[in-house]
This record gives sequence, structure tokens and C-alpha cells, in this order.
Amino acid sequence: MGHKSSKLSEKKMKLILSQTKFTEQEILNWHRGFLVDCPTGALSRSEFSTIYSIMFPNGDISTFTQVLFDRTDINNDGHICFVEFISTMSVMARGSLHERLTWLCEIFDQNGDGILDKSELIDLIKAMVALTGGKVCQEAANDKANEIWKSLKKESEIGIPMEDFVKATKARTLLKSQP
Ligand SMILES: [Ca+2]
Ligand SMILES: [Ca+2]
Repeated sequence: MGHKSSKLSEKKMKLILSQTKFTEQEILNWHRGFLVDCPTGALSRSEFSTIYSIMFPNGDISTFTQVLFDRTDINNDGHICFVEFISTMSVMARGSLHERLTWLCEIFDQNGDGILDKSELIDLIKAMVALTGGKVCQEAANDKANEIWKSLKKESEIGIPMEDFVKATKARTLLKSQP
């Protein structure tokens, strides 16, 4: 207590409460854990990757963590502060299926055109497998991407519109009893 970075200011707490689905107590717990992993209060790219590789040990999610870092670092200063970190955790941990799928699509839509091209789709599938605890395999991700590509891409389009992907994946996930 008393150390500047060890306490969340009231202003920051208010901001986080308004931007996330966590309660005040949960935010304090996250903050405590964040400072253990990161006593300086700001995560570098490599610290961020390390945390995620511990959280998702089953696959190579380096592409995902790189993209996620860029996306989470909202003010672009090369570090993730607690407010940036907790906003991302809120979507990952508390978002609805629709919110999480949309968020993932937005992360992987690297050129921001609202359409998933083939390589964006493959990276997205690899991340989804890793995030659900599966083992990531390039070949299986390619096969899955081809299957989705065939079923969702219309003749006239250059890729798959994000909303079509979200809708189809949501329907499939809800229908399936096993992931
Ligand atoms: Ca930042
Ligand atoms: Ca795109």
C-alpha cells in the first residue's frame, strides 16, 4: 500500500467499471494478479506473450498474441497498462458468444475491411482452437479453413464477411453439444 502503482485510482476504477463486465472486487483481484506478473504496471510485448502462452499451453498462439497485443495496446505506446489489459480480459472472459466471435474476427481482420480473406481465416481458426484448449495444427487449420471457405464464400465475394462467419459459427457452436 502507498506505492503509486500498487493502487488503482478511483478514476481508473470508475472507467474500468463502465467499460467491463467485472465487479469492483473482481477488478481488484485482477489488478493484484497483474502487479504480480508485472510489478512495473505495464506489460511489454514479450511479457504479454509469456502470460498467454501459460494460459493456453496447448498450441503455438504466437500469431494470436502478437495481433492481440497490437489490438490491446490502444494508445500504441508499446506497453499494455492495466486498463488496456482488463478491457480485453472482459471480452474474453465475460463476453457473450456473439461478442467473443465478433471480437476475434475484428482482431484477425488485419486490413479492417470487414471481410475475412483466406489467411485471416486460417489465423482466426488457429486462435479459436488454441483458445478452446485444443492443439493447434497447421494442416488441420488449413483443412478447416477450406471447408468454411467453401460453405460460406459466395461466388461474387473476395472473402467471407465477418457477420456471416459469426452467424454460422454461432449456429454451429450452439447446435453442438461437444466443442
Ligand atoms: Ca498502451
Ligand atoms: Ca480482411
